[in-house]
Amino acid sequence: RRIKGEVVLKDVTFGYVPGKTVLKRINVTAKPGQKIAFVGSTGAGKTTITNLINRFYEIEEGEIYIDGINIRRIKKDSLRSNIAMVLQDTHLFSGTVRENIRYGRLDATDEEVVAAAKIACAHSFIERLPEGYDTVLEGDGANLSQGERQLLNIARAAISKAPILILDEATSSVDTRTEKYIERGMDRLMKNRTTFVIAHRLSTVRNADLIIVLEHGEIIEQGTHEELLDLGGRYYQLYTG
Ligand code: TTP
Ligand code: MG
Repeated sequence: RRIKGEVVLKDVTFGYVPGKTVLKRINVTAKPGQKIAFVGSTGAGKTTITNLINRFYEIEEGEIYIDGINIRRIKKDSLRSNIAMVLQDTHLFSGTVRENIRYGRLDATDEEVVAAAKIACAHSFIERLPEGYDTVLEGDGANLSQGERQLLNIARAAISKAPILILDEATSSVDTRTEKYIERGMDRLMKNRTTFVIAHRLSTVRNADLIIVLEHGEIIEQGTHEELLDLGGRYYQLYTG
């Protein structure tokens, strides 16, 4: 079985406002199932790249292809079902915990919801909620902590069958103990999916197939963790801090 999820960015140049280029001629090829990490200082353009893969914005120059199809020609809802994401800012709607985890997978059984919550280390806090999985979340999950909201988003990604996964500071609000605990779940989440991971903690990107270092919207270095350390450049500086 050939797994899907090839993502190609070809000479992508982009800015949010005219005259201010945020990304310059970005070329990236992610083969199905690969883990690609973006690192670089604040404002380098990491989140912007994932915004474009998600087609939250239209690209001015260059193209993005998913499994060989230009994303300009992929319908928005088809794109949504092909990309799962866990972002720093969580997205929850007013509905039950179960509905929030299930999200696009309306066919998912209650057992699958619980299994996904367990992968995300969310099961135990959900069980402590007044109505468990039937607890109604206020708009954007105001009755949960920021870390708990992220765990629900991770559970949602776990239940999704999308071949592409975007993790942008996916565990930034989770305490270090839970983060350690959730590592195996994150590995399961990424298994057989093309994953784009952004994390300030470089320990979470070191096992990526390819690490791309961005600075001021340009790719300045790329390679594996070992290759980039040998290079002794920007990544080495970031890593040895
Ligand atoms: P980002 O792509 O958000 O930079 P980043 O993700 O690398 O930074 P961080 O590590 O802090 O998350 O921003 C790149 C530039 O684009 C920056 O100058 C801010 C600008 N920008 C906007 O103007 N509008 C937006 O919606 C976003 C996301 C960024
Ligand atoms: Mg960012």
